[in-house]
Amino acid sequence: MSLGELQVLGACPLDCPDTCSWVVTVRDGEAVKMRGNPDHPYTRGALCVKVNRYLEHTRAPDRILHPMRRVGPKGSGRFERISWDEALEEISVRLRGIIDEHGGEAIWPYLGTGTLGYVQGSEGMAGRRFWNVLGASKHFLNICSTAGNIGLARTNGTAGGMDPETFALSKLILLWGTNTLTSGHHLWKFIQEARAAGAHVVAIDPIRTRTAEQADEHLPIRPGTDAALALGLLNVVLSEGAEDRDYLENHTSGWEGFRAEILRHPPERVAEITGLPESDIRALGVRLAHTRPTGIRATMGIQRHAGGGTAMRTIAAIPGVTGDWRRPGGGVAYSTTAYFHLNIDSREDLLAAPVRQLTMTRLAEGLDESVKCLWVYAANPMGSTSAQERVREKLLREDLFTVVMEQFPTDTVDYADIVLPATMQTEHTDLHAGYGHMYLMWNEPAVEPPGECLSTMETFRRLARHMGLTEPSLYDSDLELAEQLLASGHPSLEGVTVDRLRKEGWVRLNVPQPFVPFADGFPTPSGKLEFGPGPAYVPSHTASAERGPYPLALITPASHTFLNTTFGNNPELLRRSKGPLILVSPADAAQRGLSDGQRARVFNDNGEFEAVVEVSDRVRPGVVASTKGHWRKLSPGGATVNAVVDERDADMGRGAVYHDNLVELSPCASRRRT
Ligand SMILES: Nc1nc2c(c(=O)[nH]1)N[C@H]1C(S)=C(S)[C@@H](COP(=O)(O)OP(=O)(O)OC[C@H]3O[C@@H](n4cnc5c(=O)[nH]c(N)nc54)[C@H](O)[C@@H]3O)O[C@H]1N2
Ligand SMILES: Nc1nc2c(c(=O)[nH]1)N[C@H]1C(S)=C(S)[C@@H](COP(=O)(O)OP(=O)(O)OC[C@H]3O[C@@H](n4cnc5c(=O)[nH]c(N)nc54)[C@H](O)[C@@H]3O)O[C@H]1N2
Ligand code: SF4
Ligand SMILES: [Mo]
Repeated sequence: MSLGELQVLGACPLDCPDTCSWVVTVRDGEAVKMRGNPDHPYTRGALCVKVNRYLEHTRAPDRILHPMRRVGPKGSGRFERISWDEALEEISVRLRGIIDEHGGEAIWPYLGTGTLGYVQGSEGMAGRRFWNVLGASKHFLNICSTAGNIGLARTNGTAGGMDPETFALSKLILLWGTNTLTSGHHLWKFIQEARAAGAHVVAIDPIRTRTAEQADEHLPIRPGTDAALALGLLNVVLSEGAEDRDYLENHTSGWEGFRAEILRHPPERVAEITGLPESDIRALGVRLAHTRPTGIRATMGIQRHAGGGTAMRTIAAIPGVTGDWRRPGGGVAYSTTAYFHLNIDSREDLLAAPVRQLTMTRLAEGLDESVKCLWVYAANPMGSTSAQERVREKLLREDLFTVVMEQFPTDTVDYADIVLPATMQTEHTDLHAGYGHMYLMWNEPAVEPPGECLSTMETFRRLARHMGLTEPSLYDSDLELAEQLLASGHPSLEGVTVDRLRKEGWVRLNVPQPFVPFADGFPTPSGKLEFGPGPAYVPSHTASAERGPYPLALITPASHTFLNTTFGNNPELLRRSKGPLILVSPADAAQRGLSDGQRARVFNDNGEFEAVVEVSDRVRPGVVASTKGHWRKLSPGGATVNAVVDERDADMGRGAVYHDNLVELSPCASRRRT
């Protein structure tokens, strides 16, 4: 180690279940190397194809380094550099004017998932104290996982399930609506451990993803019919007499009604609904009946559908019937967030009067005349949100004052009136929790911010000071905020302090290992797993709607090379994405005169985007698939997948329906590859 060389421990801030521990080598004040922490039990020394480029990204030539004011028309992306003082002054005057004339509720603080940090980002609702002092509208951050959270909580009382590390102990693993090798690959090592001990791995996904390719078996289910499959599998479990009667009697409620629902779903009926061969359903049902423990990894794919919350709820019932919730390696793993009992104190008492809530997944609808300021931070709604064209029209409103805190000139930045330069993870302090593991993570800044970039909380502190706000808690430092977060008094955090985290980098929650969450009952009102009431299967839009002029079901999951729209501007990752691509089955391609490598228009009544056709049997006829993450201004045709996604709600939590839309395809006039 040379003089002046340091190893700084940090955590990946991105919206990914793995929340990796990283080690940054800093030489003479510059970050020269970043690697996955070999000592962290979940990271195990590896980052991923995206974050391997994180340091390169922090130094990218298009990084925003200074505050800017719009000079061109909205949407033009033309700005002039201004000082922080000018920016804070202009913002203060505009916010005061809006509050005086229209009230604080005319401000929409639109916080996204660019960082999940508890101090600087979405998990701790960063900035909420400031917004409460101003009386701004609340923001319902439901874009990602709310439908599934609610669905699971209806059954189990919480969305927290298995500790993903216990998959190493499973004997049958169902990867259900999850693309592990793309969207959180660190779980794979635990799956491989289970396999080495004889486990059988089944992927249930309409697409033959890279994960499905690596599984022992793949069931290419018709989108949005998973709850029916769950009922069909349980039907076989009952035929085999393999239900755990003792568990059902002592730890569940509503079994009689749910049993009747299961009996209405024999494999032959479920085969019709799901488009899967009856023999495959029976075979998997028999395997499920006789393999203890069965671990089900079901992440966010399924709940991005009209019936997605219900589907997660019904899948959560499976280990209630087999009794697998008793066993390490048995159960369902969705998200571990619920286990981190941090003290998120956004100080509701600072609100002078109750305020309305605006919904993240309903940006186009919500941005009506009553909203005069849209404040976007750690979010890129022009790329990530449904009804892209309608959102764009709203962002063009001359009477809307739009502030964007950003690291990069995203598609959303183009519509800003004021742009504020934001730090990246190596440049600020934060506290994180994995949503796919059980560790609290510390992120120590490794380097000074470049240019005039400021962290989220430092920006709010400076703005509060500029506006003359007197509430003392607005000025708490990042370390004070972290201490407050840890001070919940919950037993799982006993002995976890900021000092210890700064020293060790990460700490596992105080829970037994292996962790069997529902060994002593469920956090429901009855203390039992609740099978009912309510429907067990709600078909998706694409499974139930008239096909009409748009006969193809479009799925738009995670891209391997981007993280949401983050990295969409990294030239190497963009090149490796080979996209925007759209997977089309040979039959559907032939019917439309589309050939491999040709550019197609993908369209419906919401709008259209262009993509290069990949003719492939990785999707079943009637289904097409693209990915999220591309930038509009870097895409041919200047629009992306969300141009065709409806602003329509899932069945629970007003979740978005990214995988549940109908489209048609036609060849583009030009045959040029992008
Ligand atoms: N590389 C990469 N990693 C990421 C992300 C990224 O953008 N890129 N995004 C991050 C974020 S924000 C999140 S929330 C997670 C999301 O990652 P996941 O939880 O994996 O969710 P999705 O990618 O939306 O969908 C997962 C799988 O569900 C399948 N699917 C879609 N509809 C259905 C259905 O009806 N039934 C079944 N059985 N399967 C279906 C899709 O084909 C896809 O393969 O990943 C995180 N990790
Ligand atoms: N079609 C389709 N669309 C989807 C999905 C899908 O499956 N299909 N998935 C949805 C899901 S799961 C999610 S979570 C959403 C994500 O949607 P968003 O929350 O909009 O997330 P990103 O698109 O990653 O944009 C985050 C932005 O935050 C910026 N950022 C990162 N860190 C910081 C910071 O510390 N400070 C500030 N000020 N900015 C920062 C990044 O540069 C980036 O531009 O997208 C959704 N969109
Ligand atoms: S995106 Fe996920 S896999 Fe990649 S470094 Fe971050 S936490 Fe790890
Ligand atoms: Mo997400």
